[in-house]
Amino acid sequence: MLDEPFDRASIRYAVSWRHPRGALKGLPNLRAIFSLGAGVDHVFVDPALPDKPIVRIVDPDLTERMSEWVVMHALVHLRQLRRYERQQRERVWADDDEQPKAGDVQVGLLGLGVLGKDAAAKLKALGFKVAGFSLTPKSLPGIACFSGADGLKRLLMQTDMLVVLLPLTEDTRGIVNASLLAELRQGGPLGGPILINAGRGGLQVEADILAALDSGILKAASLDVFEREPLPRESRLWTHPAVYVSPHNAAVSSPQAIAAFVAKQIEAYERGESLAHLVDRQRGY
Ligand code: NDP
Ligand code: OXD
Repeated sequence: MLDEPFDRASIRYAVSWRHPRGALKGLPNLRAIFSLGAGVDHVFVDPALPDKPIVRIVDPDLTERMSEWVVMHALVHLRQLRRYERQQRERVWADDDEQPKAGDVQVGLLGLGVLGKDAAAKLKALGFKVAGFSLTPKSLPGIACFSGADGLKRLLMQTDMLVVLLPLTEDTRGIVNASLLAELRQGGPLGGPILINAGRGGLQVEADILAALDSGILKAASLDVFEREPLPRESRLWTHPAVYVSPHNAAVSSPQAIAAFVAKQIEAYERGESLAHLVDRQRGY
């Protein structure tokens, strides 16, 4: 669309998903930029980003889909789905292991924002023990909340299942690396820690995840996001027996829900009301 001629002065709102760098400059009447996702790292990569308010998607449609994905993977690992699929393929009737229950498992969430809080509440409702980590201190009913470097260490040392729902910022890039994985609780009810990441691929160091899986520091992983997307065909993550891969679709909102969200905000802004779900440029999310 951007290579078609258009009247630059007529553009008052931009709606972006990975827009080409520089595409939003030289729009004299631009009032606001909407990210088509909850994440805004794709907006900030533009060095010529106009200094206008940035709004991100916060919508129950997206939030509920994300929690579905997180809960599904928490249960997949708890109930050893891969093992029983293999046994079914091989017609093996074997139930010789003790089955831990959700209440035996400590989940640690990195990110207690809109998505992290909803996932935390739903995991809690299933009986998991839930703790979470955020930039600023929080207090949430029934959820042990941590912040700061020391808080992160304390959360990791008790975590059996690490769920990552952080935004990608300068501070969080590469946070899921060898040293973080080494701090997770070893052993535990699942026989080792599990990693579940639906935040952003840039949060994780995939070579470190593979090394941790190979050495047994990590028992298994569910990854929806990757350093490079689409995940390159040669990546070992595709075939690793302890890894679930999904194509960055943990929470793809319906176009109807997103269009309604953006339209409602523009109408309100045009009436002189404030925009909701503004991004903090300083923090980068
Ligand atoms: P929010 O902005 O609501 O929450 C972000 C959370 O991360 C907050 O709790 C925040 O802390 C915390 N945080 C940010 N930086 C740090 C840091 N340096 N250290 C510790 N905690 C930090 O975002 P959402 O919950 O709406 O979304 C989270 C991310 O999920 C998005 O940015 C996006 O990347 C990803 N996403 C992925 C999708 C997918 O399909 N895979 C779909 C939608 C989103 P505080 O509460 O103190 O601000
Ligand atoms: C988002 C996403 O940020 O889909 O909304 O990744």
